[in-house]
Amino acid sequence: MKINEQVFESLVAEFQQRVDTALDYWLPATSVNPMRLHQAMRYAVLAPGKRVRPILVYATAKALGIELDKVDGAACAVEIIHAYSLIHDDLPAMDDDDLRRGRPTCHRKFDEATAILAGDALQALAFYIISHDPKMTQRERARLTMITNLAMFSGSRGMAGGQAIDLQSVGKSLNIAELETMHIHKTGALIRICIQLAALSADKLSDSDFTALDSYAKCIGLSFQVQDDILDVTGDTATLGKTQGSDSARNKPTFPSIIGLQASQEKALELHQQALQALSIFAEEADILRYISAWFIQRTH
Ligand code: GRG
Repeated sequence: MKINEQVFESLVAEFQQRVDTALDYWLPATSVNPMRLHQAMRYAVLAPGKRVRPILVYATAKALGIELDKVDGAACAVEIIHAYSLIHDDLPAMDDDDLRRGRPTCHRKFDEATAILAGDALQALAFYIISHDPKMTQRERARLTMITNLAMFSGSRGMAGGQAIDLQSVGKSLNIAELETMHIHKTGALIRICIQLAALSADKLSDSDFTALDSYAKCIGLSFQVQDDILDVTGDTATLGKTQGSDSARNKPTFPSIIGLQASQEKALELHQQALQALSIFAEEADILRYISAWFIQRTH
């Protein structure tokens, strides 16, 4: 498919709608007991986020010619893991935030215990979907690899580990390599797994294609975070849907605080160029991924 700005935007909208429908299907209804827990789970997941991670799953599937039906489960699983991480990240014991996706955070809307449980239950639900979804017709071996990799990338050697490093780093001066290590785990790992889950859904994919996609994923995983740090300085609370300046207010190390705003913008551009380079073995079928990389460093929220 030939991609231009307009086609890209309509594909993004299509993917957002598609995953919202699938999420609605998998999330327990609010009429089912325990109702308050299910309300909290749906409140957090279905809140208006960008759905970046499902978009990456679908875009990679499109680039590889995989039917989108086959990756709905993976798209839901990564968004649900992401939603759980946001709920827990916002808790008083972590970032203690009042605003998320333009709404009160889950523990503010409900209560702390319900928010903790909603995060716990969402994490379990993500693995239930990947192990159970009948539309994921890939070989059982591939499904097992997906579960293994999602566990690795979201656990203590991935996202949760990155969060632990983040919490230890408040008020400390990190160098740029230490900051990158933190973000490669905290944000990058979940972005990387999105592309892996889609790639693992392909009937056949060469090792070199898988490695190229993984290299691309590593670059955009970091550029996404660099841009997030830039927006913490240059964005506004209404557009961001979360409190602007919260990182610097908490004395958290960020790319702009370590290397300055301009060098951070150059870093984001450099990562975008490396992402494009990683895709050079693909022809125009990977254009959608090229557009996503550009979007990551141009986004305003
Ligand atoms: C609590 C185990 C655990 C992990 C938390 C991802 C994370 C780790 C915390 C989120 C804190 C944060 C603001 C990180 C910066 C980058 C990031 C992941 C932003 C939020 O993701 P978006 O921009 O949000 O995709 P939406 O709301 O659009 O889905």
